[in-house]
Amino acid sequence: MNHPEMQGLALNAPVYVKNAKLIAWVADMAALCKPDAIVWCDGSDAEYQRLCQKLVDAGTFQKLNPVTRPNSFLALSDPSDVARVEDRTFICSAEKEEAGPTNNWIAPAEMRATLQPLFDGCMKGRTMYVVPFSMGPLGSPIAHIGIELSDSAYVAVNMKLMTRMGRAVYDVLGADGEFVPCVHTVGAPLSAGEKDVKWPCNKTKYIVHYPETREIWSYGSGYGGNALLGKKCFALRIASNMGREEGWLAEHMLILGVTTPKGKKYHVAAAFPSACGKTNFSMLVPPAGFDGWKVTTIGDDIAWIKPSADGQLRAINPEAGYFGVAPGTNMLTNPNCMLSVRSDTIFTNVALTDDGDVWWEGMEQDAPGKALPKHLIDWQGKDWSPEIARATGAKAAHPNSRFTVAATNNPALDSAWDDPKGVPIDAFIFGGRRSTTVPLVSEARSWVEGVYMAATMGSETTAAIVGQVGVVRRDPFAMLPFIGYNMSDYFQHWLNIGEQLAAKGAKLPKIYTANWFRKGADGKFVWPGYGENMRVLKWMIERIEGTAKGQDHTTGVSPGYTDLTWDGLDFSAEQFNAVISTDKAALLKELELHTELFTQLAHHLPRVLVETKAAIEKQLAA
Ligand code: SAT
Ligand code: MN
Repeated sequence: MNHPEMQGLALNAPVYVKNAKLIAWVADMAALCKPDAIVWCDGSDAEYQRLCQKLVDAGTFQKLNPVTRPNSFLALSDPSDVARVEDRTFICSAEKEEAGPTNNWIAPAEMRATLQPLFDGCMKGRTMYVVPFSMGPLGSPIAHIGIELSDSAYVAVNMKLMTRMGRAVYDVLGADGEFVPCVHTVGAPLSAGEKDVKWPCNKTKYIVHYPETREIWSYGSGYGGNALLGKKCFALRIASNMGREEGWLAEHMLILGVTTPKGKKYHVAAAFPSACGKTNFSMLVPPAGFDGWKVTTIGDDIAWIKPSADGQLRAINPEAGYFGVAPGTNMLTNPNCMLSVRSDTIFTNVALTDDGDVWWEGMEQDAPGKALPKHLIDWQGKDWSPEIARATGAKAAHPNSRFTVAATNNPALDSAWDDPKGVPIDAFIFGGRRSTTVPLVSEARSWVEGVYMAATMGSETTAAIVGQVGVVRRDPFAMLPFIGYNMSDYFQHWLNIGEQLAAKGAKLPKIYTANWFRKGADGKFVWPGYGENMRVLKWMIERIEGTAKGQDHTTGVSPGYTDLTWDGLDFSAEQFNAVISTDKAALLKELELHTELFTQLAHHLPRVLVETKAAIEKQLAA
């Protein structure tokens, strides 16, 4: 095909690409973005190695020590491009009301008019990579296909690890299959002879979603969820729209399998905001005293969940890799993760050791008396030493530094992780990062009460977002930055799913809230977390089995001290009280925040949620 405006640039679509709509779209985008060349990625290992070498040659990647960290690379980003940019993220639905009060909205025509000149010639001097990917097992009835056009080789190699990326996608797509078009540019065209920088990006950033036409346009950032468009943009913001129309759920949830000592297997999906330990929880190693319990990973960040004909909720992980937070990870906090990233890993914004390996804050905290490295190159390429850190507070690794690694590297990978049918969900967990008020664990007494708890959840913000860290904000379902339509309609969607399952006579999954992050008067975390979260998980499973006791309180059912197993952990009833108790004054204050949220979301807010709140208030007043 020859596009009139492609000015001699050959499209070179491989013969196995048969989808005319796709070929026409690539031609259109090439005509607009004006790259120097187009490369159709086939997802092969040879291609991955070639692109990694290209990134090494460009200075974007440093090859790590092939003995201690085989086939692995370190990228240091521009210091201005280190996290998701929520204030530059837009849901451009036809009507503002459709995006709702929690999303940035600009009318589609206006946004298109803004982006058109920005994208015109944005890839000059660069290569446009055509990256075909499947979100979910290839050909699964729950999976969907996307094609990302990007002028970043860093994006292409990350997509190879994070998704089912490559030629096989075209076989599923066929001549007339559907795909979500995703265009990404770092927004840094090169003029003839201009030398590139190591991490090209632009001060101006736009992360744009058009829900009606299911398109994603991303401008100006090369980092994480801003640029790897399969992740938050497609698998959450666009997919939540698809799920709403088609009767399924796209959620910010890890999926894990728990096998009991009796060999019975359960599946749990858990929502937590970004950088609140989802990867750790999904790879949990049960502590001593939990012989026979096994936890396996299906996914660490996103779940697509569809009701089956018999009323079971079945979940797949749309992703095929982990883009996880590095700092704090060590052989104690997450051994499976440390083993996963031993090789074949891309690290971004961690520190470099003098022998060509990686380091981040907390890596040394898995054994008493372990020394800090004497010297490092920090994430900004500067010298770092314990002395410098003490004097200036400089972090060697950025708090939002990440590893990208394929799921197949995970020693705890569940055998069904790639099963096209997905796994049946027995329980949902909604978690936040709260130093006060919210108990370690609580079970909802009904689907509606669970939806209420999830809808009103709050969390302290983390380094995963550009902006202030540690501020409590409402983060309903851990979806605040990821819901692609009106939040109130999303609550209603959850209520509808519950009703539909109940109408089929199905046993609904239980709903829990969890908070690993309560702090004591000394400002330190009281709950040990990590593997010790198994104690909470075991209680949940035993609640499903009907064997564990709990105590009713205003907002649900929580375990008493003796309802949890304490073998192998020195944790007093007093300490337990500090993480499980909620006093009336704190609850009343919390409810004021619920009121604030409900006022913001008043339009279309399901009545039953308002009634649930009123019932809680009545109980508290009694
Ligand atoms: O940058 S990402 O959006 O991929 C990570 C996160 O915020 O969870
Ligand atoms: Mn996430």
